[in-house]
Amino acid sequence: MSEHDKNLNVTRRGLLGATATGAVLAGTGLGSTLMTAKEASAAAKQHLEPGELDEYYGFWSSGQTGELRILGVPSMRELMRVPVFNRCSATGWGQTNESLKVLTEGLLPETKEFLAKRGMKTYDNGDLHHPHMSFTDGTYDGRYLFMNDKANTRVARVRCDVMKCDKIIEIPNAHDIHGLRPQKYPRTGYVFANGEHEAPLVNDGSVLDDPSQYVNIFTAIDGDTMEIAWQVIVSGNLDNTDCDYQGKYAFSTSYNSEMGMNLAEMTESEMDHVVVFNLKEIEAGIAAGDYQELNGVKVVDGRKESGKNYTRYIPIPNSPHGVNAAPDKKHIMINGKLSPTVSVIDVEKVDALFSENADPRSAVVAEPQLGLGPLHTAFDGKGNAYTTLFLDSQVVKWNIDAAIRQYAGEDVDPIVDKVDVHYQPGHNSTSMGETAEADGKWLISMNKFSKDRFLNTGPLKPENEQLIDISGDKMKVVHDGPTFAEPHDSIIVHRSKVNPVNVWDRNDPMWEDARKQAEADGVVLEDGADEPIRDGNKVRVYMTSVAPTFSLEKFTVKQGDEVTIYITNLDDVDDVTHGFCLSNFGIAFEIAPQATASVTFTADRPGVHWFYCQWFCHALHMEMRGRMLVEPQGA
Ligand code: CUK
Ligand code: CUA
Repeated sequence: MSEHDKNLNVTRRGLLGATATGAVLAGTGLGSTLMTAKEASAAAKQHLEPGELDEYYGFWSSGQTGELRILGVPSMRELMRVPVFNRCSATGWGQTNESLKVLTEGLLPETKEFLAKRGMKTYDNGDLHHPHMSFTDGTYDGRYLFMNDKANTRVARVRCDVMKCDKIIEIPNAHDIHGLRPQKYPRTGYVFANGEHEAPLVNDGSVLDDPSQYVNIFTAIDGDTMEIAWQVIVSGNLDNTDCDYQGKYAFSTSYNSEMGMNLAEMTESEMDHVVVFNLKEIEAGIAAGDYQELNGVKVVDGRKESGKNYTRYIPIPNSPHGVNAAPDKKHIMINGKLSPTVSVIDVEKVDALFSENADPRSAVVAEPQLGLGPLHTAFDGKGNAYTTLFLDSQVVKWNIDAAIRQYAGEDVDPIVDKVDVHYQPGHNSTSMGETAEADGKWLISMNKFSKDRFLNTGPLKPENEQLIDISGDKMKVVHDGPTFAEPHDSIIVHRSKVNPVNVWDRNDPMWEDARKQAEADGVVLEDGADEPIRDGNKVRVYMTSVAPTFSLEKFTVKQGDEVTIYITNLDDVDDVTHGFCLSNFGIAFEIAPQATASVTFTADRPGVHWFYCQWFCHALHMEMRGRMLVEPQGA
């Protein structure tokens, strides 16, 4: 259960206290699962024959599992898991030298020291909420995916050409990165990241239980270099974020404008706020030297009382959560959570907040009452918005223009349709819906509870992601998709935007260190070496693989040697991945076609140890094995 669920279920507010329980207990009715003939024909669109390819890539978070997942949409078939903040047994992520480099090089020095004392090189858990693709000109460009780690304050990047993580950085000064979005225009550009939890700016123990000295930090990362561009100190905490289509502003919600430390304090005010960040003003402030440098990062003061033009605070009713920019390039939706409303901000009215110090609420052009617990909103590109109602277990479709007219006093109902989802939806996403190319075909409702929807798996149950056909006036739920912990968020990207390679390029930077070491050893990675190369008690073994053999059937080292094994997969054929598993040493990793991967360990067990290929690659896959002979110490 995420923090939202807990907040919502135990809130002291009478309104939601009652409905939360009601909503949790309801939603067991099976009536809504019966399919009409009309629904069945919508489902037919969703069904793919064996061998048929999906029209969309879905990129999924996995919450506390720490990985990125790739699904096919509309079939909802899981295609791949990309380890990022987790340790992966299959691929060796978190064990190979190549992955450890990615996982360690961006950690802060004090974190490395802290982990080393615990015998760790890096964290082996993460909490990945928000995967988002890089943009050019307001739409996906297929270069990178960026994602946050709330658990250990990190931001990662996945290369879309090989679908592997190539950068992970820890964000200094901030605490527990939650909301994350890439800049939409002119390109990414910046990746915006919210520190959710309050702490003293210098968190060295000199300030402890004095929340008046706590702050929150908004971070802009350079998506090309994965270095931190700048940070902003804000008033209140930071939850979700998104940015406009003009490249001018970013918006972050705060559910704790009160700076409360407990639930009663955090939910005290009727109004919280969304912070608007003025990118040009912040860049100008930094150029003018109006910053303090903290942990090597330029930090500007954007707190309410700072009197600067870096930020504005727009009051929003009660603990807002999601932020979503509409594909009309004009409207930003702030989802009310404890308020049954979504506040619509017109980006064109935001200029006046900075130039004329206009009333911050003057940028709000609609605030429709949609239902209980609005968390996130998605779009169809036809003027409609789709908001998840956590407490009502529904998705509501509403018309943006009608909501604006209603706010202006016209007697019009913006709600077009509501559909039951099962149960308690958090994020939702539509096909291409967070880009200017929203196409209005599919909606995924990512539901936190599945309860009775699947065979019982014991006390721990999967979440349920439902696919909804939004091509007509009425929404139609066409598929239940159980998933393991915990997909917060997803994006649905047309397959024309994503073009991964089939085999690695031998010059890929991923194994740059291996290439350099081989060169120093006078070895060509693609040839391997017949004998281990000894350098004191450091031993390097260079092997190649071609199905169904490794180039070495055996190699000999001494007990206590620090051994590095480099394997280059010479197979140049789609999908011929090999593995290297060294039995009883806890070592296993993948080597995809034309890749090099390596691992370093101490050969502290004398005797005969088999290594084998654990990725089924050939009719003689079982025979793809060899021996590591470890001479006992003193022999
Ligand atoms: S948050 Cu999870 S349901 Cu972390 Cu994007 Cu709203
Ligand atoms: Cu190579 Cu199995």
